[in-house]
Amino acid sequence: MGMPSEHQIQVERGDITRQTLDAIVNAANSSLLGGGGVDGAIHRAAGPSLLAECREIRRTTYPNGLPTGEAVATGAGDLPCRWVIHTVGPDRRAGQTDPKLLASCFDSSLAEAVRVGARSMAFPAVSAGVYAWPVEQVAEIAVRAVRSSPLMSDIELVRFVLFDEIVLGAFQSALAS
Ligand code: AR6
Repeated sequence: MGMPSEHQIQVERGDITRQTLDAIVNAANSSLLGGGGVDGAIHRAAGPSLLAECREIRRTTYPNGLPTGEAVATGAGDLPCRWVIHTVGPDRRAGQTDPKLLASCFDSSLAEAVRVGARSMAFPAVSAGVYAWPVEQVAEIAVRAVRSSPLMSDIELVRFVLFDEIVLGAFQSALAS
């Protein structure tokens, strides 16, 4: 159970809803009922069954919402992956500036992936959009969390899928250092 090798971690520019890996991670909010950014794109591409599953999770497991730093898996509706893993990043605008909260999103998402049996997964730049974290910090925390995770012994591939050139560059730098 050694450290993950570099070929297990990739970065790529693109739209995460097009990924055909086992699971994609959604940068959700604690309501799990959708929003803008990557959350909106995932719900649009997945179709209504995703929202129905999220409502059911709220009803049964998280009546007060999914706490920041945690993750929960659903099916993927019409998406070409098998699971969507919803996580809630810290919101810098609300004063959530603890890097551990953001690292926890990546740890919790890996744990959900392993729990459901996903072997490959894609992450977006959680908290780097509406939640206003600096992209360099997100990239550094994300790459460190995945690299140091003992759960990577059960995961074949983690791919960071970044929407624009600036975020891609930050993740490339983090991976190179
Ligand atoms: N594929 C990959 N990355 C994307 C895509 C996409 N299709 N669309 C946007 N991004 P954000 P947050 C990038 O704001 O900061 C939502 O309303 C985007 O360019 O989606 O965690 C939720 O409901 C940015 O780099 O997530 C929450 O309320 C990154 O995804 C809140 O926003 C994350 O930006 C969460 O904010």
